[in-house]
Amino acid sequence: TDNAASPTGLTLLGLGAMGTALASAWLDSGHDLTVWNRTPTRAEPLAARGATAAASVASAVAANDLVVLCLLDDASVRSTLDGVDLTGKDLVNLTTGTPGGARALAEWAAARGARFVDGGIMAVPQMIGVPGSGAYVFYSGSAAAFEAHRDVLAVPAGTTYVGEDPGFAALHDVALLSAMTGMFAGVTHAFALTRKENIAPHELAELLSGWLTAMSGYARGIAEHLASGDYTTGVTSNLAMMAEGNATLLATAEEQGVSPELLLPFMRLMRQLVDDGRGDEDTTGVVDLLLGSRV
Ligand code: FVH
Repeated sequence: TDNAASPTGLTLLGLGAMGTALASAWLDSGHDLTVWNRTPTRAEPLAARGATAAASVASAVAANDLVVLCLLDDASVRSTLDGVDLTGKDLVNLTTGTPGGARALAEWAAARGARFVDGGIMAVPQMIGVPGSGAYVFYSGSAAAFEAHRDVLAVPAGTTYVGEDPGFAALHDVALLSAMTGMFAGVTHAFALTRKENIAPHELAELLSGWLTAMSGYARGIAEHLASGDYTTGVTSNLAMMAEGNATLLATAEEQGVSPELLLPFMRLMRQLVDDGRGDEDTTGVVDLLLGSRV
């Protein structure tokens, strides 16, 4: 976080859990903050701390050039701004959505005379405005608008600008969230395997945490292979070995009475590569299988 940014006015639309955390960080750093929320009572605690609670979306937007949105979804962004004069405004949309949705919103904003920056928040509300929490936001879209407001945007969380394509922030956000979903699936399966045994959940949690951290470098190996097109260099644990190991994982799941449903889809793709004679590679080839071909 960067609490040294010079206080600058901004408007925030949306005071749910995340919007309130963002508002709090900007107020703590002395920014002149105007807020609006569909349910007005949510603005009251912030108004008590110095925020201006606007009576309407139009007056909230009129108050500042920088308008940050943190609403439920793209539809609520459009309906909230519908009919509001956006000429000359810089919209920063921190509402989670798809890359396509962000690109469509950027066009929609441009047609109304506004610059558009999309953001994907890599944090939960408790991490916002907390130095050292690791919170950051992917931004993409208008580089000029991002540069103009970089210091203000850096107050609640770190900023990582990923390009002019307005869909890129959402794409990076969803890529990381998708990887996290796979990790959650693996962790869930591990707890299921040990649940009925005399193994303390806290003990397993510590082991999982260390192991997943140690294994996280695997992503860099895949990146190397995708960049070079050679999927065999540097492979220490190849697919042929892993596919055999999968049989042990599945047999253990059966012994422990645990459904293998979280593991099977990935294992089937690994097996397909081995059957195609690619047992000396690692799992990079699964990327191509998911896409239907090599890029
Ligand atoms: N909370 C989290 O952990 C995640 C972290 C990563 C980013 N997400 C995204 O941030 C967006 C907002 O999330 P939130 O946690 O603030 O969500 P809620 O607490 O549910 O608040 C939703 C706000 O949206 C307003 N709202 C909903 N529908 C409408 C609508 N049709 N028109 C206008 N406003 C609407 C709602 O207003 P109200 O219910 O208080 O009247 C809240 O202000 C979200 O995209 C996450 O995916 C958070």
